Amino acid sequence: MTLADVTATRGDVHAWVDAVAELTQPDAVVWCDGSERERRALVERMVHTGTLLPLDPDLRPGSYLARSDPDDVARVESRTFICSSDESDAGPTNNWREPSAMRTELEPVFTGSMRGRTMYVVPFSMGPVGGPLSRVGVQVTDSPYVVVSMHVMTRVGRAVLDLVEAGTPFVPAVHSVGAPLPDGQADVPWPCNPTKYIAHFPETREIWSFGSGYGGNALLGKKCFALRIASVIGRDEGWLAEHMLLVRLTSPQGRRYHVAAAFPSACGKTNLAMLVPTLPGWRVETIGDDIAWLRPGADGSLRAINPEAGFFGVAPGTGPATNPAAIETLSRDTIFTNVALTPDGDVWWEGLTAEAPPRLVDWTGRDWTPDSGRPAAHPNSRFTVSAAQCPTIADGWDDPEGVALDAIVFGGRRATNVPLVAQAQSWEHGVFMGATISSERTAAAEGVVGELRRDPFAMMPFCGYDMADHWAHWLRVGAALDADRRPLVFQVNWFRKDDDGRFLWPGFGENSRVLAWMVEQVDRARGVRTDVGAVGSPVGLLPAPGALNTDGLGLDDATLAQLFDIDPGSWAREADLTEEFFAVFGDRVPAALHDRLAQLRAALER
Ligand code: GTP
Ligand code: SPV
Ligand code: MN
Repeated sequence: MTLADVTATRGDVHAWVDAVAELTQPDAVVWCDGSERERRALVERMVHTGTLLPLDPDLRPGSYLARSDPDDVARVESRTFICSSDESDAGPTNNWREPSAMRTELEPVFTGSMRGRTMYVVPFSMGPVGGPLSRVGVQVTDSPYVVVSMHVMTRVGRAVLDLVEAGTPFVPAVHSVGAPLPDGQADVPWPCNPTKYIAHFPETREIWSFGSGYGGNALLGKKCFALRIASVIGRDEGWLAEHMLLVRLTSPQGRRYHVAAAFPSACGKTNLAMLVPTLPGWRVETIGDDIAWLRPGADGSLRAINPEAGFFGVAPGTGPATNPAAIETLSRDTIFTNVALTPDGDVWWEGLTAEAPPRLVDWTGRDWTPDSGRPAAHPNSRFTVSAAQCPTIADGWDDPEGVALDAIVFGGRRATNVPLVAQAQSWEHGVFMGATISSERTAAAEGVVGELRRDPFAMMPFCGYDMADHWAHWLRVGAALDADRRPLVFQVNWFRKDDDGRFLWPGFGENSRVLAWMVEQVDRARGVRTDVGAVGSPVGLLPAPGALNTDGLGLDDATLAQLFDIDPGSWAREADLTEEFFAVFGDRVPAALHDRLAQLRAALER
C-alpha cells in the first residue's frame, strides 16, 4: 500500500480507514464514538500501562498526570512540512517538500508503524457539529492518550461520522507514535520515535503525523487542521484561520464587545481569555483561548468562532493570583502532562504557589526539592481540560454562528521598544502591525528561549501557505467588510521591562484597563462617545492623557512614560529589520505594507 493509494481513497471514509490500516498494519481497528464509556475504558487502560497516573480523587477528582518521553515535549517546527505542489505556495518560512517526494519518503515510515497496537478512528468536528463555520475531520491514531485528548479538545462522535458518511468533505489525518510493538514486546508509558514528521498536504487537505504524541504534533485538530490546513481552505474560500483567543467584554453600562487577540505561543492568550478584570464594573467572558476562525458575515461584520472545545494550556505561571479562572477550571476532570507530582497525589508547577513544596516528583519522575536546581514542571507542561468547565465561559460561547468582532489585537513578548498599546490608523496599518510582530522565543517549541524572532500574526509556525500571501488575504478580507462594522486593530505588549529587568506593567487582570481603552475607542469610532481618546505617534494612536485608567495602580509618571516611550533611533532600526524581513518574501509582499513602512519612517524623521 502506498501513500498515494491511501490518498486516492480519501473521499470515502471506510475505504480510507481500510487503506490506512493496510499501510500501518495495526492489530485492531476501533471506531470511536466520543462517549463517556469509551473515555473511561481508554483511561483505565492507560492507568494500567502507566501512561496515566490517577491524582488523588479528593484533591483533584477525575484527573490524571501523564509524563511524556523527555524528548517529546513540544512542537517540532524543524520537522513540520508543508507539501504544496508549488514551492512558492509554502513560502520562504515553511519547510517545503514536493508532495510526491514526501509521500515516497513517508511510505516506509508508516508501513507497519502501528504493528502490535490498536488503531483508533476518531471522527471530530472543529466548531459545533453541522455549524455553518464548522469543519470536520477524521483522525486515525495509535495513541489512546491522543483519543482522550481529542475528546476534550474537539467534538468527537457519531454525529460527525454521519456527516462524513453523508458526503461532507473531511480532513483525513493520520497519526502514529511510530513505535510498533513486535510480538510480545512490552510497551512503554509514552511511546514515540526520535524521528518525527508533521506533514501537511494543503491541496489534498491531508495531515500525516509520525513519531510524537505531544500537543500540536499529535492532536491533529489543533494546529495541523484548525490552523495550517484551515488557513489554506480560508484563503481559497475568503475566510481566516488564526492563532487567536476570543473574549466578550461587557462595560459597566452593559455594552458588549467581542475581541480577538493573536499572541505567539506562550505569550498570554489563555491568560487574557480568562482575565478577571480589576476595573470595577467590567466583565470578561471566555469564548476561546488559542484558535479563532474569522469569516465575513452577511451584514458586513467579521464573525468569529472558537473551533475547539477545550483548552490545552501552559501550566507554569498559572496561579491563583495571575489566572484564578484557570485554577478553578483545573480543579477536576483534567489531564496534566509534564507537571510535577506532590507527595499527596496532587500536581504542582512553577508559579502555582509562591513557594515550592519541600518535596516533589518532577516531570521526569525523579525526586525533586527546591535545591535541585532544575524546574519541577517542564516549561511547556500543559493541562487539557474542557472549555465548558471554565467559570468565565461566555453564554453562547459555542453558538455555531459565532460573534461579530469589534476589535482585533496583535501582541508579542518584547522587553523593549514596543509600547503597552497602540491603535492602528486603518485596516492596512493593522495588517502592517500584524505582519511585523516579533517576539522573544518561549518553550512552546524547540529553540533558544528568549531569542527575538519574527512571528507575523503569531502565525509563523502555523500558516499553511506563504505568509506574504496571508497578509494580502487579510487586506482583501478587510476591504470587503462594511466600514462601520470593521473591527479596529490594536497592538499590545505586556512584557516591556525596566533597566533592572522587571516588567513595567503589572499585566494579567490589570490588562482589563487596556481592553477598556480599546473598546472605548470602538465607541468613539462609532460616535457613541465624543471625547478625545487618543493622540498620534509614529507607531499608531496612543491613549490620550487620562484616557487609560491607571487609578490605584501606583505607577509613577516615569514608569508610564517608559511604557509608552517610542525611541526614534531604535524604531528606525526596527524599520530596517522590517525591510529585511519583507525582502525575504520578495514581490509577494503587498504594496500597502511597503507604503506603511515608508510612512513609519517618514513619521520617525518628523
Ligand atoms: P499557547 O497555548 O502556547 O498558544 O500560549 P498562550 O498564548 O495561551 O500563553 P499563556 O496565556 O499560557 O501564557 C504563557 C505565559 O505568559 C505564562 O507564563 C504567563 O504567566 C505569562 N503571561 C501571560 N499574561 C501575562 C501578562 O499580562 N504579564 C506577564 N508579565 N506575563 C504574562
Ligand atoms: C502552541 O504552541 O501555540 C500551543 C500548544 O498552543 S500546541 O498545541 O502544542 O501547539
Ligand atoms: Mn497556541
